[in-house]
Amino acid sequence: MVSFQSKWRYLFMFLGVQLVVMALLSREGYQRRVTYFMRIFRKSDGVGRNLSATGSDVYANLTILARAPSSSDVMTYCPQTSPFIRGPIHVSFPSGLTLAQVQRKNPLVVRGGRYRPPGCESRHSTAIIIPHRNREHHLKFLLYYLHPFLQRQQLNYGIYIIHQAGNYTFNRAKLMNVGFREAMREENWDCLFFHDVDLIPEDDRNTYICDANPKHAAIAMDKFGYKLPYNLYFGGVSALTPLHYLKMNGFPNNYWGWGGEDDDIGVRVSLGGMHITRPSVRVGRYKMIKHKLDKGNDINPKRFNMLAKTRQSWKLDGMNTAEYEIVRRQHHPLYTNITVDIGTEEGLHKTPAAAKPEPVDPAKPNQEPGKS
Ligand code: BGN
Repeated sequence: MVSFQSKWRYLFMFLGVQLVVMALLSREGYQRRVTYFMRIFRKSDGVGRNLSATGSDVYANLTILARAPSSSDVMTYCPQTSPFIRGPIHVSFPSGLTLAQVQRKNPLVVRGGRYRPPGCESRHSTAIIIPHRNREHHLKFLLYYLHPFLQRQQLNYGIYIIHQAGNYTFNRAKLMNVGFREAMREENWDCLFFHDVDLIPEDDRNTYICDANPKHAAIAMDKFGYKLPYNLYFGGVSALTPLHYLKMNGFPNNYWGWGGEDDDIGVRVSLGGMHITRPSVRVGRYKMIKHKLDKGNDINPKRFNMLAKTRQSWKLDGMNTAEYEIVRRQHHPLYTNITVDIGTEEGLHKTPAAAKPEPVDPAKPNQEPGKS
C-alpha cells in the first residue's frame, strides 16, 4: 500500500516537472537559447541559405517572384496583400558579404536602387531614406535584407543614402530633410520611410507603406528586448506621406550629435494635428547591428533644452528652413547616393571664403540644385 502511494507521488512529481519544462520552453527567450545551442551543432550554410529555424531566408523563392509576365499578359494591379509575404525572417551577419553578391542576388533592381514588381502594377511607391556616414559595413547588410524584403511586398521602391560630407558633428534629422526633398524631386513617392542604417527588419508582414497617420515601424527592437522603450518613442524607422511631412514642417535642423531629434519629431507629429500609429510588436521587429557610438556623433548635451522648446520652434525650424548643398548625386546599382554639405551649427557656409557666392551664368537656371 505504502509503495503504491509513493508510486503515485513520483508520478505527480514527474508530471509537475514536465509542466514546468514545457512552460519554460514556450517562452520566447528560452526558445532563442535553445536555437542558439542547436546552431552550434549545425554547420553554417554560407550566405543566402536558410540558416536556422528562427525565420525563413529572405531570398527563398525570390526567383518565382522575379518571373516576368509573358508579353500577352495584361498588367493588372498587384493584390491588396502580396502572396510572397512569409512572416519572420532569419537575420544574421555573415562575414565576407560583398555588394557585388547583393547585386547578383537582386537582378531586377535597377540603377539607383529602384524596383517595380515585374508581374503587376504596384499599388504603392515608397522611398527609403537612410542617413549615413562611415557605416559602409552596416549599409551592406541593410541592402542585403531590405531589397528582397521590399520585393516580397510588391512595392515600387527606391533606396536613397543621404551621406553627410565632411567631419563635422552628425545631424540625422537634417539629413532626413535633405532626403525628403531630394527623393521627391526624383519621383512623386506616396510614402517615405526614414530608416536607420543599422536596423534590419525581421518580419516581412511589417509592410513599408504609409498609414493615415505617421507610422513608427520600429516598435520592437532587440536592443530594447523587443519592446517599445517608452510611449512617445519615434526613433529607428518611421514612415510618413509627403503630406504628413509638410504638416509637421519636416524634421528639426538643429540637433547636432546623438539624441533627442527623434523625440522632437514625435512631438511635431502631434503639433501637426496627427498621431503616431504602429504595427504590432510581433511584426514590427528589428535586429540592430551592434556598434559603438560613432566618432563625430557625440551625445548632444543641448537636447533637453531644445526639446523643451519644440512647441515654440517647430514652425521656425524645419523643412521650410533646411539649407544645404548637394556635393554629388550618384546612381549606384543598389542605391542612390546623395552626398550633401549640411554645414555646421553656425550655418551653411562657416568660412568667409566659402560664403562668397559663385558667379551666376544667366543662361543656366537653378545652378544650386540642393539649395532653397
Ligand atoms: C532617448 C533619446 C532618443 C533615443 C532613445 C533610444 C533623448 C532626449 C532626452 C529627453 N532621447 O532617451 O533620442 O533614440 O533614447 O536610445 O536623449
